[in-house]
Amino acid sequence: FDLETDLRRAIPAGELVLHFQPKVSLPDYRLVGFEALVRWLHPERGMLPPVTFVNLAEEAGMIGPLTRWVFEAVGRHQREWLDAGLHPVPIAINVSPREFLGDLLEEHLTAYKQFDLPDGLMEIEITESTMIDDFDRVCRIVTSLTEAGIKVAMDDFGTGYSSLASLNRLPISTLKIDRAFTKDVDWDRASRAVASAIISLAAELGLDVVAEGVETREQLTVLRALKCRVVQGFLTGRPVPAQEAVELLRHPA
Ligand code: G
Ligand code: G
Ligand code: MN
Ligand code: NA
Repeated sequence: FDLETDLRRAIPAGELVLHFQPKVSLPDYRLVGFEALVRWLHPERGMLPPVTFVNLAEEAGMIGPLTRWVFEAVGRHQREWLDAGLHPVPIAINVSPREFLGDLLEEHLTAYKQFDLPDGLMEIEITESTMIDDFDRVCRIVTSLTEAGIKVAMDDFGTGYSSLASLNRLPISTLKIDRAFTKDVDWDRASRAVASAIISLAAELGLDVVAEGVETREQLTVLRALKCRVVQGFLTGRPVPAQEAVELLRHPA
């Protein structure tokens, strides 16, 4: 079989789906947002995770249509939930460096805007590697997104390239503490020190902070003690399909 050929067919064939992972506040476990995570429901190979096809899509020149589909799907879901009388929470979309810096971001946003949603229901997650080449350009894009009511989060924070000086100049709204630090935060002093430093830094810079990959009560307890206000991870919610995400909106814990 040829995954690339299949992928070209997949989007028009409606084989992509979004799953939504809850972000919850501490200490009250309120649902404060979702992260959209794309999956490919392949007719023969079953549910494929993004690691198996997002890079492939980039190499095959298919990332544009894929990202467009994600923006449109997020808009469609939000519109549906709003029309159902629910109070939607922001949904964060992962955008690769190439897509963020490329020419298509405006068009992707247009695909979202057709649903005419109130400000504040979409966020974008970028990684530190987005900033490697042209920091000023990244700044301009983040600024224009922020002005358009779209928050930008720095994903996997702490693992990649980013100087504290540049962070200070970038009008992002959120730091997401990488899972690598959350993993051992309850027993490893170095991991705890990094998590603690990121939480303090965020507070000083007026940024929100989300700890990713929280899997255990012990990790949660430590993060709460460090004054982390939002967590995301298998403990507080796995990525779920839209029908289950709706239930979470309907009955916020
Ligand atoms: O859901 P999972 O753990 O398999 O996701 C793995 C990676 O795929 C994560 O790093 C996530 O950021 C990325 N990813 C998920 N959805 C999208 C998407 O819609 N676009 C891009 N570019 N990356 C995505
Ligand atoms: O790179 P990014 O942060 O976008 O990756 C998000 C991915 O992390 C999602 O695909 C999701 O499935 C995965 N993930 C979310 N929560 C947890 C967790 O608690 N443990 C682990 N191992 N993975 C998680
Ligand atoms: Mn992410
Ligand atoms: Na991340």
